[in-house]
Amino acid sequence: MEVVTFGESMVLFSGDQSLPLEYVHQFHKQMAGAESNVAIGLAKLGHSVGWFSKLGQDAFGRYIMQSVRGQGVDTSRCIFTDAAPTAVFFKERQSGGRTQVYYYRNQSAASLMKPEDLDESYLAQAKILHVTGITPALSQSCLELIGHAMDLAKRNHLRIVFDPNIRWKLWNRPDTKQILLELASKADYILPGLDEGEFLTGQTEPEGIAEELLKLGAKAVIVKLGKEGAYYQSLTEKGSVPSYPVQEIDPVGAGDGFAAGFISGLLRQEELAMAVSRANAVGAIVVGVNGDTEGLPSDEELTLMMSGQVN
Ligand code: CKP
Ligand code: MG
Repeated sequence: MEVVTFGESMVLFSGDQSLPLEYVHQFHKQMAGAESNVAIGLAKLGHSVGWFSKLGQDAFGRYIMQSVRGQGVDTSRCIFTDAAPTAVFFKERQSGGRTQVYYYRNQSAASLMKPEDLDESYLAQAKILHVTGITPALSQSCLELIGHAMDLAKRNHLRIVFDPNIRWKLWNRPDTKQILLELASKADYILPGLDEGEFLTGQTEPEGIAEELLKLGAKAVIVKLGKEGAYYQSLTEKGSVPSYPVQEIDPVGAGDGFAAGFISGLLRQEELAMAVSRANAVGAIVVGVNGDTEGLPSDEELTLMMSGQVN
């Protein structure tokens, strides 16, 4: 396996109309979850990737498993439990194209994940570990699992990609910042959005954010700037990479597309600027399609986008 990632995936019900959810009668059923989005993105680009989670022993758990496996991701380390259900969440479409999510994931099956659920030899043979700041917000045992996985990855010389993915609806502890900074300090590549970078460092500009986060020991920091593209900085280089033009349909999942594109660039041993450009391109393609994973491109589509033949 080139990449291993893990986290909570949920069944997503998207309201069919742009109305407050109490007035919506029909919903579309899809699947979502930051880490499985990244895994599917990488599989679609032709990489070998494993994703694991703890799923409820229920129809939604089976649906998630089928959906992720059906895209070519290795799900052999997933665990089913009857101790808790698979989580669901709802997406409300609001006026002006904005979206709002409502989680029903408290005490879910995935929140029961713990360090012993990690197949250590499975992780140790990979090249890259991808993790997000969603997992440590799920429960104390999930926080312990992510720390354990990052330590093990470090000992085995994997490169670690960390997306802070701060979900305020999930965090209810006073040491949120400290926890995320501690995880970031174990990472080789940190991929914050501007707001996340500001929360973590107190800096408001991409350069200031990157400089502060680099002090934690990362090889590079890439600050995602949406329509403005991305800013990258390592110990030896820095620069900005513009975004690709796209008509925005659904921004959720863009960050995960970005991570998949970036990791693909790392696996192809691209220069940092090129990997960031690849990341921007995948993110842009995802934004133009409804759903978190439906827009994730094949290698061919990505090449077309990067050569300017599609937008
Ligand atoms: O940062 P992104 O918009 O790329 O993340 C979207 C995902 O895992 C989405 O799939 C959702 O299920 C989640 O983030 C989450 O837990 O919020
Ligand atoms: Mg994100």
